[in-house]
Amino acid sequence: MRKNVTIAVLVGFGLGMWFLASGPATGAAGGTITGVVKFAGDPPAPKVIPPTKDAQVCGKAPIYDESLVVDKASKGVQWAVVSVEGAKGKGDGKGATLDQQGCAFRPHVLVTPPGKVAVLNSDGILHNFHSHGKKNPALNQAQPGFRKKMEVEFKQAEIFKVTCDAHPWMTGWFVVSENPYVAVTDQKGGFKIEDVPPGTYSLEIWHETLGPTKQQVTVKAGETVTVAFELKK
Ligand SMILES: [Cu+2]
Repeated sequence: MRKNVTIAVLVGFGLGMWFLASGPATGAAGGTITGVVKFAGDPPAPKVIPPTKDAQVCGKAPIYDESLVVDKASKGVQWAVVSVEGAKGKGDGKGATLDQQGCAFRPHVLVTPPGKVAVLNSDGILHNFHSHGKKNPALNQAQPGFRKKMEVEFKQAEIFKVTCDAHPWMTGWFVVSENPYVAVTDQKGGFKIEDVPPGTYSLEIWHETLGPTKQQVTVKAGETVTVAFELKK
């Protein structure tokens, strides 16, 4: 009798483990959201900004105004931020790295979890990192040419502008996000967000000069859902 009970318990345990292993809602069973963000209208011509200072470094390659970058052929909008609102999940918590190269912030739009961000100075000239957050106290920190790397910290989730007090044309954006399901569009306006837990979410777009917009998206385990956005001025 005792033996039978033991076997029944073992079989029950085994079945339970099998259910756990094969059931949904594990991290690996997420879905993918992919798509493109396009501009509704004629793509504006790229604008070159003439550097008014440090021409020997800042004038090596053309500096473009990146406040609205639209691909001529596809009308894809670069530097749009796509976020899956309400999706719960933890990223690796690793802070991003910003570079100051060619007297421009690289990347122009930086996504990072709350915490530390490395700021590089590849140019080897004086830059002055200046953040313009509301929830995060403003930072205003000189970075001389010999200081190749410094660290800054932002604890609150927020999107804010960064500028350089030494070079007035330098502009970038920080997207501090607790949610790891955030992407920035590429040169053709494309984006891809992977391993999203199954569910229905609001997919939201932020862009520095175009209006915000959103749409509902349903993510299914192991599947890819494709969405399209069109942004107006
Ligand atoms: Cu600078």
